[in-house]
Amino acid sequence: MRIDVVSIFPSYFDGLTLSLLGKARDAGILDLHVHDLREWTHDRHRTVDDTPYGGGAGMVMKPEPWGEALDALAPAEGMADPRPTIIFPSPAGELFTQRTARELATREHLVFGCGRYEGIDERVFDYAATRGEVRLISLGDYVLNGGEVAVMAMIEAIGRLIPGVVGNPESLVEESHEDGLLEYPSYTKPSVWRDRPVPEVLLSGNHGAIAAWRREQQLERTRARRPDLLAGE
Ligand code: JDH
Repeated sequence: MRIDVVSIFPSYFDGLTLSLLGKARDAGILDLHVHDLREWTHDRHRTVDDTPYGGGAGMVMKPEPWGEALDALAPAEGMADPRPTIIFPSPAGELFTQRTARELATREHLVFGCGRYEGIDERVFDYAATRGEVRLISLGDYVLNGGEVAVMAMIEAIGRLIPGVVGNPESLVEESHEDGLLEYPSYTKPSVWRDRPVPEVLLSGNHGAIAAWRREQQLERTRARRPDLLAGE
């Protein structure tokens, strides 16, 4: 999979080259390219923002650098290349979920456009749709200062679903069998730590009893913390 990221803060993504995803990169499974949007400006001050038409607070990202970025990363009539999926993180987007991650993990080429300020001139999304499938996606119902942190989270969630990225494929198999409940609690040695014993059933060797206990814990925790998951929302 190839991933291109466009941002005015490319160094945000240095962390992605470490750890889990760094290994996938080294193995050639994930081809990650981070670009500075200002590379596609031509004025002395490398300007990427301007005042909003119609008035209002703050600044809006101007369309021209984004147009050139898209021309470079998602060329028209791709020479045999598949059209990329072009993702703009946005507080006004569809919610990013594990299902979104699973769907995007099947794509050959993802392009992420990170906005800042009050967002990007709306015409950029329309232009991008001539170059690929455009998705406006929100990380969650809270306000961030820009798309970078959202894109980091999305790439981490997508990246670990690409075969060969997560070290232990068994953990992915287990996840794929998940049923929309919160996970059960985990314990390791020592069996008693600072007066806190591990639940006895886990030391019993009774696999049926362990499975039943874990399921009970999942249901109890989901009811307490995420009743929306049980309501089938
Ligand atoms: C991308 C810029 C900052 C801040 C509100 C301003 C109407 C709009 N889950 C998520 N939360 N936030 C983002 C996200 C935030 C971003 C950008 C993603 C680019 N920002 C920003 C406040 C507003 N808006 C304009 N007014 C006319 C209210 C953007 C995100 C994700 N994913």
